[in-house]
Amino acid sequence: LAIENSLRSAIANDEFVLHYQPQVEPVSGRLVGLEALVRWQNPEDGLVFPDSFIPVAEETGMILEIGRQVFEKACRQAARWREAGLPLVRIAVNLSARQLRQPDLPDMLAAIMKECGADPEMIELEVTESMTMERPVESIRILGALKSMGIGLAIDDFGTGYSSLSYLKLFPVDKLKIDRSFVKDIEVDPDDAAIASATIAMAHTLGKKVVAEGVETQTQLDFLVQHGCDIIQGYFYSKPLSAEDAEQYLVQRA
Ligand code: G
Ligand code: G
Ligand code: MN
Ligand code: NA
Repeated sequence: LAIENSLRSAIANDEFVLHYQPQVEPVSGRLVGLEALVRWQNPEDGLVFPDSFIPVAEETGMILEIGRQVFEKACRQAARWREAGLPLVRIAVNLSARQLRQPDLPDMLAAIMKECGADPEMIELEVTESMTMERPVESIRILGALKSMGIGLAIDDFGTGYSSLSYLKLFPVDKLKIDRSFVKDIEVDPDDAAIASATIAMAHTLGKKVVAEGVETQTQLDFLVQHGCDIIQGYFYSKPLSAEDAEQYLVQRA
């Protein structure tokens, strides 16, 4: 209950900030995206990571308001960076299950983008494999609506849920993100290596790109590049950066 109350005041006092993790095309070295990751700037505890408040926010429904604030911040940032003449890359925003099922989600997101001066081409949404597969038919409809607006779509944590491949085929998403748990031991665990390479091959057959998460070493990178992985996200290139540091990162690439 204590955390519930302080989350409520965090919402009221605008205590959430976004950090941004670069997503890089490994062959060209080109920056292609930034994943927005929320942190709670708590006046007493300092920077609090999402794992310690997102679950409570989901249980209580506060995730809807937090998610709205996160989306608005990402849109404002994207618009500001464009105005500054910085390279245009999509900002990827994580959605939770409750947000995906909000009946007016597409309209709400469209209204926020308009208000912030952000275009759908500047935004990507990440939904997890498990939340989409829980209600696949409904998810296909909602994702279709978002896609037709021009928003990019990615399936996060891919490989950790129970995918029905016949539904996956019908999801109008642009990218699959291979979960970090498969990347971690990719050099030593033949099962993880097989899962990663099969995911890349399957995604390409379905016309989707692949992002590998949690890439930390040259050997992991080499394996993924050899198997055709399109985009790399992880400490190998960069940890998540504050908005200020992300801006410097963009300036260096402008
Ligand atoms: O770096 P990190 O500790 O930020 O992220 C931990 C987890 O929190 C990630 O799996 C990510 O999916 C989730 N997360 C980060 N930001 C957001 C957000 O804005 N909304 C939701 N729903 N989840 C987020
Ligand atoms: O949305 P999602 O679960 O995928 O969020 C990514 C999470 O992974 C965040 O907590 C982020 O800080 C973390 N992360 C990103 N890159 C790396 C990495 O190279 N190694 C590790 N251990 N964690 C990472
Ligand atoms: Mn994510
Ligand atoms: Na993930």
